Amino acid sequence: AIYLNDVSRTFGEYLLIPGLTTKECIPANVSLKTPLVKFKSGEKSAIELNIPFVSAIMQSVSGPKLAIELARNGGLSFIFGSQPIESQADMVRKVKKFKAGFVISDSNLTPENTLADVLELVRRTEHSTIGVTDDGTPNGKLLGMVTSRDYREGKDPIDMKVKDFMTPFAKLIVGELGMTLKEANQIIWDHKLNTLPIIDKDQKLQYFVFRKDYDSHRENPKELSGGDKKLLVGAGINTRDYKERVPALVEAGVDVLCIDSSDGYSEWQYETLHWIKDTYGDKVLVGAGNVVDQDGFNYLADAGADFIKVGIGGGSICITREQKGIGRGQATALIDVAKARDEYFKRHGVYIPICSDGGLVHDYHMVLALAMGADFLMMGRYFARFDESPTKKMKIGNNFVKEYWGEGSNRAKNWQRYDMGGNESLKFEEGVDSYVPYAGKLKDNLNVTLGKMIATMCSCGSISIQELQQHAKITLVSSTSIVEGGAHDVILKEQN
Ligand code: MZP
Repeated sequence: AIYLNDVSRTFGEYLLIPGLTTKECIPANVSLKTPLVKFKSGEKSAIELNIPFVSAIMQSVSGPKLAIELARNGGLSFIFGSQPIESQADMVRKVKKFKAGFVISDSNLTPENTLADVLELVRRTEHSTIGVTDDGTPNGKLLGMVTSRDYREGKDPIDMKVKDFMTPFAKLIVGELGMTLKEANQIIWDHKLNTLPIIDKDQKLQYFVFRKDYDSHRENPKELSGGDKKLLVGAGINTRDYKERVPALVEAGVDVLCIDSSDGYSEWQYETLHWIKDTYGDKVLVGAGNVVDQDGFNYLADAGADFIKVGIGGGSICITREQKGIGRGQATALIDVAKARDEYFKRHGVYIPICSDGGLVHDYHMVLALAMGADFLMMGRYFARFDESPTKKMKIGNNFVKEYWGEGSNRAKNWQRYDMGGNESLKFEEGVDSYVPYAGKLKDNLNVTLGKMIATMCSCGSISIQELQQHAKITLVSSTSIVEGGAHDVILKEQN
């Protein structure tokens, strides 16, 4: 046997040491942009995320509702693959159909058109929201927004005129035409709004400013009006039915795939990657994993993976280490694989992003994982707690919880993820069926998490993930100093 010299460690055993915080290093200047797929030196990744979060390829996490909400907030979901091909492709289609912004109608709608007319347009163009202008052209004044929900809740579509139902958005109006985008953005943050409608002196809506668009359109807020961006979505695949599943997902408009396996260092993954690249070239992007050391990374990198996931046995619902005795402390695995990624970049001039998958518990673990070299993070438990996850919300005792089960549990029946080339059934469980505390809306929780992450980055003197990876100072902590890090030697008042 070969013995590794380092001890398997995890995030809770490390802390960050502050670096110099310059005056530029303030939250407003921090960017969490990160590459999702590989790129050549000097080029940009074909997909960049605005926040370094992806949701786990799990039945109890990544359905279309969560995927839409996470993508709207700058991240990405991988729709779970442990379901029939057609239903997975349908979920992908649902996300791709959802339009984050709005379109200004170019179909000659005027305020005199009825809701029925507008709805017909919503249906025909498959947009969930339509902006209506006063002269029916994209250059006309925007009078209001119509959503398909308006119709469902609408009273009598025949009698209602466009001008009668444009009010719900108007209530949000807080801006005035002529303000700078910077001022508008400040209002968005202060009022915790997603969207800021800008009105003219006659209270007519002119255009919207989207919070997430602010960075990319600093100079030209007008470009924001009519913004109609399609949301990004990923999907999990396996090494068995990929020749049927991949074409269906590609047809549905998926942006990126990921081979989902608890142990990705295998010839099956090699073959799957080769088939995808031989068939589609770089038109189809596909990640692979999971691995926990440099050998695993190099193998999948050579096979053509566009990103590589790191982590075996660290997931909150995972009992793989107990069942099979394989795995590695997540921090140690990540540090090791990040080294391989950097050496690969030096050797080949190709940067292959790595994803830290599973085991992130506290928000500061996320910053640590990024500092240790992760380009983005995959989380299951974190997202399972939110309204948007696909599972039931229940009350147990006095507490609300949501169900959360592993892909290796009997409940998920995802034998492909644990496939070792035998017959098609789960021989033993590698995951549990559990509850997680219900936490409310994704957006509210995400804002708190990102706020904390950004504050930590500022303390470390870094305004980007790349800077954090290069300059972070990380220290191991003793178990006694972990005690020192919590409240200690005081009598805590009761928290109600
Ligand atoms: P966590 O964020 O809940 O700690 O971990 C989520 C990750 O655990 C998933 O992305 C996946 O890699 C892994 N997972 C999913 N199901 C199982 C299982 O049943 C599992 N063992 O380990």
